[in-house]
Amino acid sequence: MKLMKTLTGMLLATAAMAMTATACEVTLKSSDTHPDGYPTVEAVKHMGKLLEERTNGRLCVEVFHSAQLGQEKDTIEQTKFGVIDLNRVSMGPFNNLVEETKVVSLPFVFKGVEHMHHVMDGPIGEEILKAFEPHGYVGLAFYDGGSRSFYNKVKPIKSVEDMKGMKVRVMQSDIFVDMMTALGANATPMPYGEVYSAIQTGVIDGAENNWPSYESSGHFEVAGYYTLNEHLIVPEVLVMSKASWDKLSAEDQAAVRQAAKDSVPVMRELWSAREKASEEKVRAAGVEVITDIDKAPFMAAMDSVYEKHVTSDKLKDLVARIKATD
Ligand code: GTR
Repeated sequence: MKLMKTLTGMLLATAAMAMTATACEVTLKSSDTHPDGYPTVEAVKHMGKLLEERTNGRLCVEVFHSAQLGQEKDTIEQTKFGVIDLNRVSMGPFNNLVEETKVVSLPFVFKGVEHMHHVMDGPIGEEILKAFEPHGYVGLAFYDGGSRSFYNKVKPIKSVEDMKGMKVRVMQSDIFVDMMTALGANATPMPYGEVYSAIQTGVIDGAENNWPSYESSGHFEVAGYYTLNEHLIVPEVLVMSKASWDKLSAEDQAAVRQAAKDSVPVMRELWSAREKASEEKVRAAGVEVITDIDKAPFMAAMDSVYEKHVTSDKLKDLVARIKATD
């Protein structure tokens, strides 16, 4: 009887241990400005699943979507201090912190999305990922952000002349402010989460973004003219706080890196499907899409932006190598 009790006790203890082994030991907090279901959110969730499986539950990821942890610029700061472990953001808000991110935020620097993939999947991408480290972040992977175009609530923009005097929201980076100024518009840098009401109340006339963001943010409801001028192709980045990273074993660091890399193809598939779905949704809602647009004058106006921002040898070299990549 005594032996039975001891055996039962041992079995129960083993079962309890097995249960704790599958529960998450460390849950990494991840931030995203986009709503649940958005490709970036789903990609980081996928990464989390891979990580949990591969580390037998030692590491898990919880994605706080819909800017629950704050707007991008603030979350970038919190990530530096390890308050947030992982962060999926555009490279734009990193421009004033990590110099190398500027080159991929320059208007018309990429010939198209395929060119951007070739650059970011190659040695230049690797170099940019490494550039985050001295600033307190570990660059893990790049995600797609499509191409960004202008939208507004006043009139269909068909030429650079139509940009004159327009009040346009941009991401918080000097490059985008100068880009708008070069086009004759008035740039208003502001957090993404404030754009909808700013357009609605007339503080600004419009903004610029890709199809999925234009759709999921609801901006199409208040700014119904979308001009397909595709001035920016800014990749998105998934970073980890260096402070959080340093707490992990070398084995777990490698697992994080691999899971992040493995989430990229999943992200790209989700992205291209969402681009189409978002475009269809806003067109069906009655948005006027201006496709007949000559991009050349928009490109020509960008010389001053390159002159002002591509000043160091490092950036000049990166831009030249991007242009030389097929
Ligand atoms: C989106 C991007 C976000 C955010 C937003 C913005 O396309 O995915 O990370 O940067 O644009 O315009 O602020």
